[in-house]
Amino acid sequence: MTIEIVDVNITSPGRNFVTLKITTSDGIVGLGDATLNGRELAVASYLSEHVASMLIGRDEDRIEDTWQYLYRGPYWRRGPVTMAAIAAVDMALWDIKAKKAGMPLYQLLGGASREGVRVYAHASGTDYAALKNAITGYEELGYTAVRVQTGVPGLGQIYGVSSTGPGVRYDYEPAKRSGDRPSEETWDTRNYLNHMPGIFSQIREDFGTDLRILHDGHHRMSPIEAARFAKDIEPYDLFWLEDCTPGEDQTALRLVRQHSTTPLAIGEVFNSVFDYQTLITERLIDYVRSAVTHTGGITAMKKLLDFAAIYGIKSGIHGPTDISPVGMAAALHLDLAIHNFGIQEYMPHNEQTLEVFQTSFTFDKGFLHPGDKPGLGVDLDEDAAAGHDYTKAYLPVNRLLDGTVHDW
Ligand code: GCO
Ligand code: MG
Repeated sequence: MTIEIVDVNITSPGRNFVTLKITTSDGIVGLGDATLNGRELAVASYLSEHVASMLIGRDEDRIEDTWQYLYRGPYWRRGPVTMAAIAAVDMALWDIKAKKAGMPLYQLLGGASREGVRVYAHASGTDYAALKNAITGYEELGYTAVRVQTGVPGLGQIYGVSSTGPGVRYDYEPAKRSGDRPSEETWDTRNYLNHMPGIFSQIREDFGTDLRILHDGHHRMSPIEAARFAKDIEPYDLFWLEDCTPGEDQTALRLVRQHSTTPLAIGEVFNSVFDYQTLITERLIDYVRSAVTHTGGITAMKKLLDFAAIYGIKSGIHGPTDISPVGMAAALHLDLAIHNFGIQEYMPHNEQTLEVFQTSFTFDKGFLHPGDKPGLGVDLDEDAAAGHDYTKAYLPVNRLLDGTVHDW
């Protein structure tokens, strides 16, 4: 059989999602997530203007060949737009292959290596009281791991912290759906470095040693600042410190490693195994943070994670709400199948999103399972999707207190 129809669906049930839908000549449908937060239409146009016509008439079973055709064929390589487009095609073809086999995708990836995948939730609060309330709420829901982000004295709204006060559900979404330019936030690393260790100390005092605590530095520290921070927080036994330095500077983590045993995670802005080459071969990280959606799909992620496994490095696949339920399902099938699974990020999607994308995954006491429907296990309700028009949205820009543009 061959690929007959290629559609790009754009919907916005509270936030924007781009989904590739491939239909074969015998009517089997595969879905792939192509969502790139704040730059959604760039990927949609890459797919519909450049890729769709290349797929028509191809054998849908030739997944590796199609991946290489889309990666090596155009000459221009890598980058988030290209790799998200390739990822969407790759996911859709794996979805089709698993549906044809009558199996959930994880079976084709080698079968389950565990009963469920441990997930971490996002707990945040503008101050410690609000953060404590959020962590307590997640513990009551059964979570065993939380990422904690909190306000910093002297700064206003900062990325990763819910501004709506105490609450169990993580209702923050950084991409603002209004205006023609990004909002701006302020940052001061000195205040942050002085404030955060005390927060981790209080969490350990209030919640004990069992809880897995994660934290996201969002690329905002210099190598020497990150080294000091990773050393200062060692006593609080973090599960990981994420993105402590800007992602493109792989050797920055050498300095952090020389000074601390705090586990390090990086990679949500990466899109290729080559972004990890130094990090993995020099064992500078402990967890790979790529999204299946932004790193070339299941084919590329499986190779990346197998490469990491040789060096004792585990997975920590990116899973905020800007990854659609299709991309999340792809992550869960991989998580269940690979040996070197570490943890999975999980921010539940809102109800409108789950009406558009019907999923088969289940949550039980801090663990997710992708379900046993053939394929990825996600259906797209196109009528429901059509009810939510695309709305331009921007991620915020970060500035130091003197106005200098800063990493975020
Ligand atoms: C995370 C991330 C996200 C990103 C978002 C950008 O660790 O989940 O930092 O919240 O900021 O994916 O689009
Ligand atoms: Mg992050």
